[in-house]
Amino acid sequence: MKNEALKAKFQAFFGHDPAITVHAPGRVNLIGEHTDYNGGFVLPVAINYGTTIAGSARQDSKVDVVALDINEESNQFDLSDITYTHKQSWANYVRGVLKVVQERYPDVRGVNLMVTGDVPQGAGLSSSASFEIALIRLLTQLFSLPIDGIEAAQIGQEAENSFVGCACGIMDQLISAMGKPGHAMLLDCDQLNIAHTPVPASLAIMIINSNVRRGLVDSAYNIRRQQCEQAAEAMHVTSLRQASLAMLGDAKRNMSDTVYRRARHVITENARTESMFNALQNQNVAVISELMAQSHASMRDDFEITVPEIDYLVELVHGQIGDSGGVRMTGGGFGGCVVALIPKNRALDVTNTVNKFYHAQTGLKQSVYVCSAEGGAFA
Ligand code: GAF
Repeated sequence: MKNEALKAKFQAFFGHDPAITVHAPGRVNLIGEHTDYNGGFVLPVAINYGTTIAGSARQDSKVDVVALDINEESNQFDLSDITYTHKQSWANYVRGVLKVVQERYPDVRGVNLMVTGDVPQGAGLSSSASFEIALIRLLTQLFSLPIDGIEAAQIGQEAENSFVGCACGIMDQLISAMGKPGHAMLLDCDQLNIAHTPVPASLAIMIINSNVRRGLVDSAYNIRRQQCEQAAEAMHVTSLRQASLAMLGDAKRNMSDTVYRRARHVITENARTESMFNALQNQNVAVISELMAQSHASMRDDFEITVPEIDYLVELVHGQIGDSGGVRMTGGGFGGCVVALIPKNRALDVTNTVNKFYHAQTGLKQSVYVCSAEGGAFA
């Protein structure tokens, strides 16, 4: 929805113009999966799909929020008593963010908010992180809070961890806040250091949504997280970031085969992510291709977070592009999307191939997006 239309809707609902309108992008991760909560490396891109919020400050401590894309549902609460709502799960992102912001900045007041977005929901492209970061950006501007992109990401993550109930890492919030147009962002999730590198101009960023319904995602995610912690404990390190394959080999007898393979994924994925940053910098497409293929195999065989439909999509695209580009599953897993970096002049062929074979093989209808790398809300 265009900003003008959003402002008109806001005025019709609240009876006054919004003071500001803000936007925060969703993301696609090029490589570095399930490494963020292990203090490791990730390499995401902010995309041209995101969440837009129009808002104004109130004189009292009430929050009144309308979700245009969820049947224009509205939710109200008071800052003095922020509780979890089971009836409108989307509203917990607003409640959680305001709870954390208020704990850090007690002077924050009530707000009127209207939200709209175009990140495909439940596809692993961070619609929720973009919602949180847009809201934090809005509060930052409205109340002149000294929040920067790193703190915004920490607030979003804390809202998810302690209020919404998802034990996610910090990648999604940080790229939504700090992405740079045309660039991918290497994030060291231990030190929170950031380095950007251009996505080679010859490559298109293609996202293919498998439209596999993602069931039991949170519980499977949390189990992976626990298994990583068990592996770290068996190696006497505080996080898998400090572990090496040699240490893992030495500690193998102190852990189950499953835990061993989970740790092997994380340790090798960290190395691949750093190598991918260099490969992007050097525009070395053959290396990009190989690293993305290895990453996918590791998620499939060691971390066990892919599903047959996603594996099929990866094989299909890989068969088309060979080593002229890369393809792998992206995001938390158990469905969701595949990301491919493909020569721009092959985008149409690949789309046609996917359209021709995916539905016939799986009975599902895919969606294909060719994306651009955008700037973050705090960049
Ligand atoms: C989800 C989480 F929210 C991220 O923090 C990250 O762990 C990702 O899954 C897997 O890499 O998007």
